[in-house]
Amino acid sequence: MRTEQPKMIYLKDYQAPEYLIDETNLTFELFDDHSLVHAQLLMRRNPARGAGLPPLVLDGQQLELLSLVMDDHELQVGDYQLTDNHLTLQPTAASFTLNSSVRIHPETNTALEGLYKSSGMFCTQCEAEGFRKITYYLDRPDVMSRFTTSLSASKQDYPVLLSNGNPIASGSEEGGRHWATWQDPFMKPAYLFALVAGDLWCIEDSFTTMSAREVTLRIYVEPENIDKCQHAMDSLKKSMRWDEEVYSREYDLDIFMIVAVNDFNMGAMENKGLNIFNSSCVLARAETATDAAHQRVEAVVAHEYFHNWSGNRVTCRDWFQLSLKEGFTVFRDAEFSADMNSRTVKRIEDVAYLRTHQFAEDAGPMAHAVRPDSFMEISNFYTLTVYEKGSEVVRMLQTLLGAEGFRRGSDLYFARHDGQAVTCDDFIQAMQDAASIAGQALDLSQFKRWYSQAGTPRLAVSEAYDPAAKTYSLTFRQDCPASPGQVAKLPFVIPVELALLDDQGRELPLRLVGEGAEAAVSTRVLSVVEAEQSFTFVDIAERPLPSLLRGFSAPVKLSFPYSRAQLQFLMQHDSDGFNRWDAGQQLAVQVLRELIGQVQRGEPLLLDQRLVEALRTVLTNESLDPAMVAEMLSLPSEAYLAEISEVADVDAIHAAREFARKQLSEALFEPLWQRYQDNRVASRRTAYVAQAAHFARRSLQNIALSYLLLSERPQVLAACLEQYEVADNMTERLAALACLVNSPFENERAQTLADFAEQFKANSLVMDQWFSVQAASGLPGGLQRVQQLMTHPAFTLSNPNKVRALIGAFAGQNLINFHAADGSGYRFLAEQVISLNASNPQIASRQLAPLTRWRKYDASRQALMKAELERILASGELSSDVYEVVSKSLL
Ligand code: B3K
Ligand code: ZN
Repeated sequence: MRTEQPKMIYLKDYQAPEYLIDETNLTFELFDDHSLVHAQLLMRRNPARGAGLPPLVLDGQQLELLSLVMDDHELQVGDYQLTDNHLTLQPTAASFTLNSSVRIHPETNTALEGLYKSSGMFCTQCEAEGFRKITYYLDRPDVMSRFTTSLSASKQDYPVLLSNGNPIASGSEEGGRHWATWQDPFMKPAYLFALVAGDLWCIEDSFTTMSAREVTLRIYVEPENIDKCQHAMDSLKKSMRWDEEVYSREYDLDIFMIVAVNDFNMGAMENKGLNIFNSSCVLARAETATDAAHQRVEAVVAHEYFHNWSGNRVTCRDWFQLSLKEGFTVFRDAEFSADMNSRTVKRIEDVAYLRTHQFAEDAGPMAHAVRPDSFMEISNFYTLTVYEKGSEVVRMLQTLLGAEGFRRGSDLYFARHDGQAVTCDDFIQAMQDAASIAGQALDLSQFKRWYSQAGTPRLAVSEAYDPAAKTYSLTFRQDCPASPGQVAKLPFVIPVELALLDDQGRELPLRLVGEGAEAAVSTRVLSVVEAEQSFTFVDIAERPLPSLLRGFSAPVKLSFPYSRAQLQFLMQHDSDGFNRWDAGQQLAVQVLRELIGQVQRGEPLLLDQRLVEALRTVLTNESLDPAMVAEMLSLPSEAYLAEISEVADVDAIHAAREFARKQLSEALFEPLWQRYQDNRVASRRTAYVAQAAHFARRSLQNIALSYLLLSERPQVLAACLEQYEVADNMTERLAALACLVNSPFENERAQTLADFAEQFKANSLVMDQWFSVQAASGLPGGLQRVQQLMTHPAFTLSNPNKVRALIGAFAGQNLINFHAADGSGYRFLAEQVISLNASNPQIASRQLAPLTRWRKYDASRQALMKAELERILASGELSSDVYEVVSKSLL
């Protein structure tokens, strides 16, 4: 909790550290009612900061200082200054050893940052600034040190003692205690430190690296979860192989460990050699985890593993550079997932997510650049912009440089900066230099605007065809809306991958004016670098239909005046799978917007039959990947429709979308039923496999079921109940439950919910699903349901997964109930934020996001939302996390 007004920190004020810490020797004595931390720091003046010995300012929060010894001199009160955040003292030599002892209280640490306890075990979370809650230190990523860590605890309660690196010694002490010492040979910043002590079991495997070194792999979990680790282990081995094959990156320690903990503020953490994971991102087996959960485990295991190079071996100079490791690592894990599963489906999911959530962030009061230039609380900047948009920026680099050029760039980046703490500029420079070494002149200075300018660029495209000259021109106009602190924006470099299709859907050879015939290819990338820029293609015998921004080659809002017939054509004929899906989405958006208008004007609702027919064609196309069929059948979400509205009318959006779904379920009942049954039969015949083809089949089956049940026909209800009861996996079971929860069949709904809770009450992660499904239901009475569920014995505000499952799902996915016109949803969220602010500021601040979007709604809702933000602001002592978000969103 803060005691002074949080200050804004600026990138422009960055200075290298005054002192360095060459070695860090830590000793932890863990007890049930307190812990002791002894730190021996071998320090010296940073030569890069010149001569002289300025005061040494160490970070430290919530520490009880017990002793402080500089070299052999025990410091007395008066030899140093202590504030809530710092310990300041005066070195007398350029090199010295500082020994400190502090007492801390992990057992009462509910913020889950620093050293804390989760389900009885000790664990840590230090990124970004949690290490300062463990000991006095230079807690900044450009101070890298060699860590040796000893820990001691009761042998019976904490038989497993882990830290970073390799185990080098262990033994017993009197009083039933034992100890272990770990040494990490790699220099690292304190944010990568980790420690675990608990009663854990592990599964063990091994991996032989490309240079034939044997690495021991272990996944530690609570004993009852030992049967749910194999999928994570398989994912880890695939990730290790992939990073060798695709980036030539080899693992560097003798052991790699993952530990699953139940109380964790995010997904996982890449601590060197000792990744600590939210159990939701480790545990997966057919009976208890959905396909989506299996894919998430695979992706998060890969993401954290990939950080060993993009993050740990090469780390960030300061936290403004966060996307250097996060954007790049998200890009790496997305490519890994694309290689392991369906590339097109992965891209569709990522783009739908980006457009719905990152675009909304980019248009809201917390909008910031991929490399922000100021912050109050760095925890607030682990955002969709830094992660997902950051990944898109790296993807654009790959598109512009080509796969080989990009690989040369990443090789140079890793080689040049191994062991260093660097910046986004260093990354770009390596890409540029690698191109130049390969003889390719490349200037990425304009491209760098993607790192410094916030907001989502708009790209309006128009066409002109000249039949006499056989030329076809495309004109691109880009602009970017103002964002907080940035009024005028300069043009971005926007790579537009495109093709031109003839009336059969064939790709035409593309040759720009002035290019030779040998240059012609059928798909190419144009770089749009001006505010307005035209490109003219020659030898175009008939007016073509452009397929633009293929694969979503840039994170922009593209508009082109497609007719509905043209979108229907692209849905069927575009050879780019992503654009086929996108054409379907654009068609659905046009049709839904028309319905939204009808709702608003009180007119009878009429669904454009072209959408029905387009989806019928998709549904009956047996040669399409079933996962693509499922994606194309999914109408744009309410959240996306809200994001693209000038003023989001949640009632009209909900009514229009539900009307369309119901109409589709009636009109397409036969083909839906057919495909449902075919897939269900296949499911029944095959045991669960966590593989793309099986994910695909189940996703089509489940979306078909959700449409079919809207028809309220008894045969569908029976099928749904049967699927719920006999399914051998959570994907089918949960999908059936979700259909029932959103259906008018009250008895079946209640019975199934009760049955599910009874069956899975002992499995906390499964209960999270049970909470979520109910919290997200758009049926009336949503808030009362959520309030009722908060009193359920399986719910607790102290577990972040529970908060996300219930409160997060309600405020983020249940627009119609959250935005109830009386403001009850807003009031409820504000109350939860106020209570979480005191216990877990990071979670409080995250949950707040929906309220910050108040400018999107009508005047009456705006007033209600603002009133709640003001209530939070006035509620007492706010954490810097909550204060920053609330105060910025009221500006
Ligand atoms: N690097 C961590 C995120 C830490 C968040 C701290 N508030 C997980 C990840 O991105 O891999
Ligand atoms: Zn990461």
